[in-house]
Amino acid sequence: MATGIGRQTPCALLLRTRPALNHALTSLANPSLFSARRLFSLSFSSSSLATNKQHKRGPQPILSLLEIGGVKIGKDDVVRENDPTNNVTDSIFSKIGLQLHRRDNHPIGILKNAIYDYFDANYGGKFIKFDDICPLVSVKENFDDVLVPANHVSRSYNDTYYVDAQTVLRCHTSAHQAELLRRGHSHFLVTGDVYRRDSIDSTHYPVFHQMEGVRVFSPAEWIPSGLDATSYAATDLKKSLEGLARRLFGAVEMRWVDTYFPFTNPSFELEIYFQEKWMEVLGCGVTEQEILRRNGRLDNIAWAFGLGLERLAMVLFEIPDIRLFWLTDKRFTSQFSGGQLGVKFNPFSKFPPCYKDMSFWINDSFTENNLCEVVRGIAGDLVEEVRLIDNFNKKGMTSHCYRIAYRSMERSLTDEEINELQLNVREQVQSKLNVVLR
Ligand code: FA5
Ligand code: MG
Repeated sequence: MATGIGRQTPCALLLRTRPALNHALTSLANPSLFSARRLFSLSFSSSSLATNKQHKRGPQPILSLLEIGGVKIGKDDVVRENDPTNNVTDSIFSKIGLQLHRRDNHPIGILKNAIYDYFDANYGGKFIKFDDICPLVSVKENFDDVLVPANHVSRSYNDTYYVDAQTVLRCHTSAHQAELLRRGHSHFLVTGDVYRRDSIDSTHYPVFHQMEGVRVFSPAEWIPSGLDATSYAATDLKKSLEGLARRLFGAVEMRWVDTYFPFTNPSFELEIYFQEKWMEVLGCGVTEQEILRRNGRLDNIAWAFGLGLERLAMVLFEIPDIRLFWLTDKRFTSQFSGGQLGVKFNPFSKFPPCYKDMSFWINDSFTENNLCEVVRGIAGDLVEEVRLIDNFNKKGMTSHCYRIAYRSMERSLTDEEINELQLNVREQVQSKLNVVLR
C-alpha cells in the first residue's frame, strides 16, 4: 500500500526499512559515521524560471553526468551500492534529468502548459513558474521546512530515496515552498519530477511529476469578505482547483475528501472517477501558519496544492497505465502534440498479461516497497502490478502470497522470458529480503 506524504503510520519508521539500511538508520544518531558532505549547492539558476519558449526535445541518452537547474550531478554521487545511507538504484538514476514536464509534445508537458494557461488567464499572469529546480534537496527542505514530524513514515528509507543521510531525491514539490516564500514570492507554480519508493500498479510509479501551487493573501484581501482568513483561503482554493478541473475535463465525476498533511490545515484531496475507481489526483489545503511565520509572512494566509500530473494526464488523454508515459516508442509519442488537449490515447494492440504467484514467510523487516524495488530492478517496466493476494499467520509466522503481473506495453512476451524473470525474482527476493520461499 502506498502511504503518501499525508498519512501517518505510527512507529512505522524504523520497522519498515530494508535490512541493510537498518544499520544506517540506527547509526543516524551518530553523525560522525557519515561523511556529512552536502553534494550539491541547491541554487536556483536563472534558467529555472520557465519561459514560454517552445523546447523541442527528443529522448535523451542516459548520461553519467547531468546538469539540472545549474546543478551538476554525477552518477557516482547519486548511486552508491555499498553505502548504507544510499538507496538510489540505477533505474532511478536513469530517470533523473529526463524532465518529461519540459517536453511540449509529451502528455505531461502538454498538461503543464494547459495548467499554466489556466492560471495565466485567471490571475493575470501573477503566478511565477519554476520547472527546472534540481530534484536533489536536503532532508531539511523536503521534510523539516514543511513541518513533517521526525517520526513520519515518509522520512523512512522504505519510502524515500536517500542520496546520503542529509540529501534525498525530493518526494514532493512541496520541498521548494519555504525557499520560494522566503524569497518573497506570493503566487507561484513549481513543476518537477519527484521520487518515491512505492507499490507497483497502473497508477503508481517511483518517478512521477507534480506541480505545486502556492498563493499568499494579505489581510486586505480577506477582511472585506467577512469570512475568517482560513475559510476565505479554503474557499478560494477549492474554487480555483474546481475551475481547473472543469477547464481540463469538462464534466467528469469528482469529489473532495478531507485528509491530513503536516503542512496544511484543513487539508483536502480531490478524487476523480477513472477506470471504475476513485483515483486521487491532488492534495491541497490552507498552509500551516508556522510555515508562513518562519518565512517572514506572519500576517498572511496562504493556500497550497500538489497536483499529480500523471494521474491528471491519465484522465485527460485516457492513458490506462502510468508506465506508458516513459515510452519512447513512436506509436506512443506521435499521438500527442503541443496544445492539443482533446486527443484520446489510442492503445496499440493490447498484449496479454502473464501472472506469476509467489509465497513466502516474511520477516520483521519485510516491506512491500522493498519487494517492489527488487521486482522492478529485474523486470523494469515489464512489471505491471505486484499485489498481495493472500496473507495468513501460522505458529507465529506470517505468510504472504504476491501475484506479479508481467505485461509489455510494446510487444508480446515469451513464456521463456517471463519464466526467467520470475526465476530471478524468486532468487533475489530470497537473497536480498531474507524471506523463506514456500
Ligand atoms: C503530496 O505530495 C503533497 N505534497 C501535496 C500537497 C501540496 C498537499 C501542498 C497540500 C499542500 P501526496 O503524497 O498525496 O501529497 O501526493 C500528491 C499527488 O501525487 C497524489 O494525489 C497523486 O496524484 C500523486 N502521486 C502520489 N504518489 C504517486 C505515485 N507513486 N505515482 C504517481 N502519482 C503519485
Ligand atoms: Mg495523497
